[in-house]
Parts: sequence; structure tokens; C-alpha cells
Amino acid sequence: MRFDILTIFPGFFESPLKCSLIGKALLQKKLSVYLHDIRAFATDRHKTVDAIPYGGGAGMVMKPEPLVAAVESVPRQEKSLRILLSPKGTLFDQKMAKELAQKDQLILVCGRYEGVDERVKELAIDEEISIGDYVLNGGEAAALVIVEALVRFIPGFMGNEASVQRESFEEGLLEHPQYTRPAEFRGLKVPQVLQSGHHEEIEKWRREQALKITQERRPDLLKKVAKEIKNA
Ligand code: 6GU
Repeated sequence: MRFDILTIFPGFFESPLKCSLIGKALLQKKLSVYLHDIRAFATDRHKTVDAIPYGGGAGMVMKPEPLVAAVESVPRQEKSLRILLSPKGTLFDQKMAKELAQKDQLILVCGRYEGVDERVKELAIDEEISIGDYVLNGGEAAALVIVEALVRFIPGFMGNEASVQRESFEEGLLEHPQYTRPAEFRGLKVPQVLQSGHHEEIEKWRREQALKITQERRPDLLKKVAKEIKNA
């Protein structure tokens, strides 16, 4: 899978892309990430990428010319999608991650300032995506979130394929509690059932715990699962 990230802060991505499983996958060429500096596509002396909004108001708006030129400079693969990261976008979730992971290439455009000129969306963007109901200074952190959520679907990325399926949200529920050794730590014991070796009982306990924590913290997810079952 190939990611092209368009940003005015390419340096933002350097360290996170070097670390951990993503860094390893990049070295192994299971994944490629190309960074594109939007400012390099500004044509004036000052390399201007933003300007004041028509109609007035606070903040700056990203100008259309450098942004559209930057998107158009990216070579396209067969199954490719151009995404604008913005707090006004469709909410990103695990279902969307799974769908986007089927693409060959994602072109991630990091919005900055108070927004981007609306015409950019018509000319050079297929989808607008938000990662949650809060405001970030720009789409850079959101682009990293999307890369990290998607690479987990690349075959061989995780090393342990089963864990992709089992984890939170894959079944629409939050994950059950986990324990490792020692069996007792500062007087706190690992639940007996997990030490029993009784696989059916362990599965039953985990299912109950997942339902309990989901009911407590995310009752909205339980409603979503119920609806999916009804519609199946
Ligand atoms: Cl994608 N961008 C910005 N600026 N803020 C956000 C966001 C994106 N998603 C949630 N908040």
C-alpha cells in the first residue's frame, strides 16, 4: 500500500514513521509513504499557501492553486483515493479503515488554518474525513492516525494475524481485560478462570467482560451491533 501525504509540515512525520512496526514495514517495502511539501507548489516569491477569507472573519484559508497543483503532481495508482483531512469530514472508524485498506494508494491532504478553499474539494478531493469531534491545528496528526489504522490490514504487517481480528471494534465491542504474569501483583490476583486452562470458560468470561465494559463506556456501540445483527 502506498500513502502520499501532502502537508506544509513534512518534518512532522519523520520520527513517527521511523518507529515501531511502521518503520519496519517501510524498510521491508510492505508499505511506502511519500511526503509532499505543499509550499513547494506556491509560485510567488514568498511561497504563499494561505490568504484571508472572502467575506471576512478570523484566520486564514488555504489557497487553491498550490494545493490543487500539489495533488495533481502525485502519480496515481489504479485503486487510489484523494482524501482531505478536516474536522468537517465524515467520521473515521474501524469499518472505514477496513474499506480504505482495500485501496492501492491514499493521497492524504492535510488541511491547515481555518480551512481550505472549497473549490479544492471539487477539483482534487474525493472524500473529506475527520478523526473525531475535537479540533486539531491541522490534519497532520489525523493523517498519521489513518496510516496507523490502515497498515494493520496489510498482510504480514502484524506478525500475528489473529490479533487484528480479535481486537477492539473488530466485533463491535470493546476488548476484555488482559493479564500477564505474575499471577499476583501487590496483592491483586489474576482472575482464576484465566489460569484454569478451560478454554470454553475463558471465552465465556471474556465475552461477558467485553459486553460489560462496552455497556458501561460505549452503549452506542452495543446499539450499532444490535442494528447490524437485525439487518443481517
Ligand atoms: Cl482530520 N483535522 C483537524 N484540523 N481537526 C480534526 C480532524 C482533522 N479530525 C478531528 N479534528
